[in-house]
Amino acid sequence: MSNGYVEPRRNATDQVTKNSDMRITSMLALAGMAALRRDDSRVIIHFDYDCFYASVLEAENPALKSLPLAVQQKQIVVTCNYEARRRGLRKLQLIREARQICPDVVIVLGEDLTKFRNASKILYDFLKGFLWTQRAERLGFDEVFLDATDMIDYNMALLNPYDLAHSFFFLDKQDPTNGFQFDATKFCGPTYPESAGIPLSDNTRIEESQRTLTLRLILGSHLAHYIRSRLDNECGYTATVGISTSKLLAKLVGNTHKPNNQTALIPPYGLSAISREEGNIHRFIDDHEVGKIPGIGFKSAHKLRTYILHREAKFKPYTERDDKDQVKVRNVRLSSTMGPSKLLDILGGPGTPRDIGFRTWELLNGVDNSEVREARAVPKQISIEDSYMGVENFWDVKKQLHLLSTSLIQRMRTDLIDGNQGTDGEDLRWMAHPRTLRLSTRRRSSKNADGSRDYCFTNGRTSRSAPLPNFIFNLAESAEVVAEKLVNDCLVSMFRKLYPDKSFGELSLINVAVTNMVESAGVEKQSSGRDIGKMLKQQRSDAASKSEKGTENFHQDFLAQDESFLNNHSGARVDETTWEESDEEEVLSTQVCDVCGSHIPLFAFSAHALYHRVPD
Ligand code: TTP
Ligand code: MG
Repeated sequence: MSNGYVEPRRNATDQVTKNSDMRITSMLALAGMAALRRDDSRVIIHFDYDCFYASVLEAENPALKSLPLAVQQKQIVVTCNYEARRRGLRKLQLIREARQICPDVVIVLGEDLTKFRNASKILYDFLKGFLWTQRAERLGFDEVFLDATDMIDYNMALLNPYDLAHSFFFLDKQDPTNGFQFDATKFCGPTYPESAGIPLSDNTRIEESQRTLTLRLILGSHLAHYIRSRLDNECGYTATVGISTSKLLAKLVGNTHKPNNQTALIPPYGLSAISREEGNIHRFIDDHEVGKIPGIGFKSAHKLRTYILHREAKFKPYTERDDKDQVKVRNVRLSSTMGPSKLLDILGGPGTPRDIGFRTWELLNGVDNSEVREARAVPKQISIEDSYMGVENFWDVKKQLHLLSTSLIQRMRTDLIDGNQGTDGEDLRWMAHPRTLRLSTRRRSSKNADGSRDYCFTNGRTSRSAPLPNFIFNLAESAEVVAEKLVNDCLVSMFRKLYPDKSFGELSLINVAVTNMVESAGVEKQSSGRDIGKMLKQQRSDAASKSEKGTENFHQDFLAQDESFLNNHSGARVDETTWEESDEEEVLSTQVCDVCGSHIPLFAFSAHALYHRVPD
């Protein structure tokens, strides 16, 4: 034992007999375990596209594929392709450093997110197209969960148990020729833990329930491989994929082999009734640092570290964690008296979900029964924002309002219009009409005497809403022209009402949103009805003709990453919202920067910190 850590428990039974302290620990842990219910009936596949922004640029210009390519936002490499990684570049590096390490690196500006957002939607539609249900959930731009349970159920029932090696996977119930052949005696691709083979026919070594689960996951691994191949061949994108029975496990296990690969988490999942060996879920999840578990947010991970290390960890959001500051899941899970109520003591407080103790306990035990949410045809709201070091005068505000409104209108045209934006003379139709326009701003916190700014944990936005004028739906004018009218006719007066005394200090954020979405009659909730091939083609030609513009902040497109993963799953605080929809959700999934007051998605905190450190 060191640093106050409790040594990992390898075998619960042995441990109970060793000393009385640990007996109590184990009994309480088991009491917590008893309340845990893990649903292993599903098969969930998680996709994370490889070096996503770089891949989008490569799809647009294939010549970039063989070159080291970095994507720049502010002064930071937000991602780079694997050729660049082979040469020592990495995500979240300063552009300056990247150039030193690899002088011939090709750097492309990636601040206009339009092409990344569009590619993300096209790929999402492509992946969703394989499913029989709409259980396809997008997380950020480059992650998708597919719930393939019903396809696996159907194919399990049709397997020939006497000849598993020559199986056929049916992709369509109506068309028995649509599918692929596969060998159901083994997993496709790597597994965790690594396995030479699964003794499916040896009943003495494997329980029946484990045998069925293994077979289901084998089918899932072949389906995942098939979809990955089609994604690569037809869309030109590779992905890193995880296969398991929950979103949490599928997402985490995928990281085991990257890029362009897949990993299945293989049974036994729980404690084996026959061998008494610890299951693979604990074995797998125990090795993760607590901050790496989706659903355990930045603040919660910090509190858990402080509790386990028995020392007040300084709140340093921008610094890399040293090894000695790392706390693994096993250190928390097996620490004395740990369980849901202890976790509630540690993590609870104003603003936290009531069930945070239980939900965190579930996550630490690899339990996540949250559903893969169904696809929606249109978002609930669209909001565009940017953060600033400080906007001080009215003319700059007006300029920013125009930039943001232009992006907003372009985004509305992409997301809310059915048809292919007028190509091939198609009819264009608004699938939904937002009814409300909202303007939100946030002031930068004032300077202390020493020049520093106080850390602000609150949202601090002030907002004003008004009815959305009808001219915003006018497609005869360009987005820039409509935006100008929106600024002059509506946003300027909304801004003046927000700050009637004319002094607004320094603004650190401006957000323009359309909300209160009313779907048009006949919009099919379940289907986008878009032609993927055509959209990819369209996207390439759009990308080729468009110039870089604007500085739309990426952060609102990366919602639901961390803390909100937990909140969404518990259903306690966020209802019916998806990754791109709600500012309230942003507040849950982001951290406020103490320098400029912006809300930054937790995963992008380091990038944002680098941005502040770089001299202008
Ligand atoms: P990631 O999935 O973290 O990275 P990636 O897909 O580029 O690389 P990997 O192969 O390791 O999965 O993020 C997805 C995209 O999000 C990434 O291409 C660029 C963007 N991004 C930001 O804009 N800001 C950030 O701070 C990070 C980390 C990513
Ligand atoms: Mg990725």
